[in-house]
Amino acid sequence: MKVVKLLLATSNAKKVEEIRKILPSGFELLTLKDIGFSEVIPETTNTIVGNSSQKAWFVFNRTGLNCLSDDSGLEINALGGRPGVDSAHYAGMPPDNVKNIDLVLKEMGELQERGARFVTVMTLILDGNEHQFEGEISGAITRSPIGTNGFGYDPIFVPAGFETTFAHMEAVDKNMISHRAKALEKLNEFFASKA
Ligand code: ITT
Repeated sequence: MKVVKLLLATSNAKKVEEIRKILPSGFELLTLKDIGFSEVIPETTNTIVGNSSQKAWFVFNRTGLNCLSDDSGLEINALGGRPGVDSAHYAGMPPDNVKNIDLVLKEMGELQERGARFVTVMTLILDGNEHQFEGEISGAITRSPIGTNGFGYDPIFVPAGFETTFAHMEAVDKNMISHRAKALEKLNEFFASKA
């Protein structure tokens, strides 16, 4: 496979770090910071699929570079799928992970039904054409935060089949099974099939 050069259309440094660790060599990844891009990227659709597409096209239209966006969210069964598309700013603006987690735990209270899933939709704009790749992982919400690794809701999410939270696992373990890893596996297969 020849080297694939992609601009990551995200302002979240933790996502960049995970994507870099997950993708195999063969990808050359640029960040918005690398190219001095500082515009606010709109996220005004009501869905993860829509926001993912919107972010990728916005950056592609501004730069003309092949790019990849990541829109993700935590969908909790007992909360009717919330925080979902509002995951980043669930407790209001500006986005605050600690406040988001506190609000989720308050809303969940002592509910027995604690099922949830993380979803990622990645949008690739390649030579002006859109391709989307989805990944998800199911699990359960804890009663209090555990661990300090990762980001976002990682301290309260235990992936199915595991005993502890994403934030209490090593990054390498999260990155083998996560929603983001699954979406990137599809992206990787897409490029491998073109080679
Ligand atoms: P960009 O839009 O710039 O990519 P963002 O942080 O605003 O960055 P999203 O709109 O996709 O990204 O928001 C998703 C939120 O969901 C994110 O801020 C986290 O709070 C949470 N999230 C996403 N992936 C996560 C993960 O792997 N672990 C824990 N929380 C995650």
